[in-house]
Amino acid sequence: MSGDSPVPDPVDASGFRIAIAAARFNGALVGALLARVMGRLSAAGVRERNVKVVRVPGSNELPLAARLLVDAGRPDAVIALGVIIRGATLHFELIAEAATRGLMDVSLSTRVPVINGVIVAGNAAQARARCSGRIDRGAEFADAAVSMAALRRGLAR
Ligand code: DLZ
Repeated sequence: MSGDSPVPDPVDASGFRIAIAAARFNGALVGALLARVMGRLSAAGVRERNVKVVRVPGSNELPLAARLLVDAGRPDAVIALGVIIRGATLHFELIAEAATRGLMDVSLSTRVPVINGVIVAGNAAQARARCSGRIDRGAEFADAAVSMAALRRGLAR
């Protein structure tokens, strides 16, 4: 899938609390993605002390981590980060589907935005391009979190 990157909304995010769950599987790539997310959140005004990061073994564990983060701290948004690379078996498809459905379930059942920051790539080069290369998915995930957090706060008034 490809397409234009969304243009971020101008939002004052200085009071937002963001929780991030990051997978250890494909850890170098997830780490690069996380660095980009953190940089963009900071640029949007989110304070470092208002960002909580937890690690999980792999993308399969991201939905439960997202739910635990919501229950523990009622963040304005959760970002779930993982990298799934096509392997020799169909395992990667099962994990990608489970993570996608699970993260959506958490978001709808808690009414807290849960950003699906799981990169699903056909090979390592595609994953690298999206985590640390010219396609800045980390910035997009951060922008989506800030945008949805603002929407939720605005409608809750
Ligand atoms: C087992 C597995 C495999 C094969 N591939 C990936 C992957 O590409 N990306 C990822 O984040 N995690 C992978 N995992 C680990 C699973 O997500 C999970 O951690 C284990 O199945 C234990 O539940």
